[in-house]
Amino acid sequence: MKTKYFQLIFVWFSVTICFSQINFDENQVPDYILPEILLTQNGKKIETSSQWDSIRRPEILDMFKNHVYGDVCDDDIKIKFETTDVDDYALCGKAIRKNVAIHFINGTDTLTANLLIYIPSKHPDGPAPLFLGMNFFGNHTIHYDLSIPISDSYVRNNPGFNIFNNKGTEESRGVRESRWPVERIIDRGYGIATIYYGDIDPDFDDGFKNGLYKLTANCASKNPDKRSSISAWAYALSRAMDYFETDDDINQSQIIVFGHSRLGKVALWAGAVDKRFAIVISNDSGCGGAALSRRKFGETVKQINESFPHWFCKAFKDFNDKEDSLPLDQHMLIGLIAPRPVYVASAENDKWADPKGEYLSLFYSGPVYRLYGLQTFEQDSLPLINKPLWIGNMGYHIRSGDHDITRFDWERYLDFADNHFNKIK
Ligand code: GTR
Repeated sequence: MKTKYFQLIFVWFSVTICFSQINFDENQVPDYILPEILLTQNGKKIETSSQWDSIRRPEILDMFKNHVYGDVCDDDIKIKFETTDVDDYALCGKAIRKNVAIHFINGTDTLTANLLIYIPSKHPDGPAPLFLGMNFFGNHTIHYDLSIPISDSYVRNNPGFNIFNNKGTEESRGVRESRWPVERIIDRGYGIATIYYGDIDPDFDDGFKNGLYKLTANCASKNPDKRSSISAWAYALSRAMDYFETDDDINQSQIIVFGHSRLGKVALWAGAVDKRFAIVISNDSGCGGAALSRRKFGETVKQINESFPHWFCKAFKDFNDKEDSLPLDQHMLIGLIAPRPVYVASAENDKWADPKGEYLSLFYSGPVYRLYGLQTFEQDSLPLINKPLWIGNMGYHIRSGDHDITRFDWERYLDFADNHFNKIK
């Protein structure tokens, strides 16, 4: 009993110490200078969109691979798609549901991830546009639809969701449906597709022994430090995109990649790497996502690397408490998405993710969007709560409430997509 008591005090003490080192006061944000987004490493000023695309964009992409997200060495992997289930009368006839097994094959070793897809049954304007995002607890947790197979990959325990012993269960079916308004998305004329991120790489520090990296070990041995879970998850989103290119029900030029929180970081990175994603949406992605690292507000580089050593590549740890020596910052991640539409959302109470830092990344990516003749945000202060702001190809809102993805967020994303795909009649 006594030991338990001391353990509790110890945990409380560590949490308090940890939080007391985190800054939540805007007045304590240090002065910082962001790396120049339009200045090449050789000091050349980028003046046109074609110079951006051929010189600066590849340079920045490489910096992110080398210092932040790493890369997947996939020379030894073959990909196979297998449609394991199609239901033309899903959701009471509203939708077509497909389950596509994506097999990642290296010789006799295979890793399979399930891509769950809902497409509106009626899409009179041709193949349907579609939202693609990963989920946290298994495909079967996004909806009560009994036909969704239960994931048998490792799942983080969550007693509130009936998840014990790191296994998906029938009882956890639909537990996350509030974040996935599937019927509403279908009614608005969009498809929605998801992959459970644990099918690709389990979300714990396993030294990359499981999941996708098990299959890439040979290739990755040339540069083992480049491995990161975020790059594996983003890689899988691009493989889903490869599948969409083969499916006539889906409009491959209108795929919106989105994600919440850590999976928002994944969506941004996938959208930065893979230009086929037409719109990129980050919901509360925070540190290592949309938020500027140099502001040191809320979660910091050190904090995130210590809590989740597997998310980013090894080199990112060199910047623990040394954000100013990063050759990049997160506005350059948004710049990689330009000129495509990008939407960043924050939540008022989600100080950990630094709402202002998330907004400022968009603001400071402006010079790249302007190279393409697009308008950009004009003010460096946060817009009002619950008042979405759209200019050119940029969208942002800060919603009241907590770290979550809500109906309010979804309605804004649907409107934003309608606007860019000229669906407003
Ligand atoms: C937190 C982490 C955040 C965010 C979040 C989530 O613990 O510090 O960066 O990614 O998890 O993904 O839910």
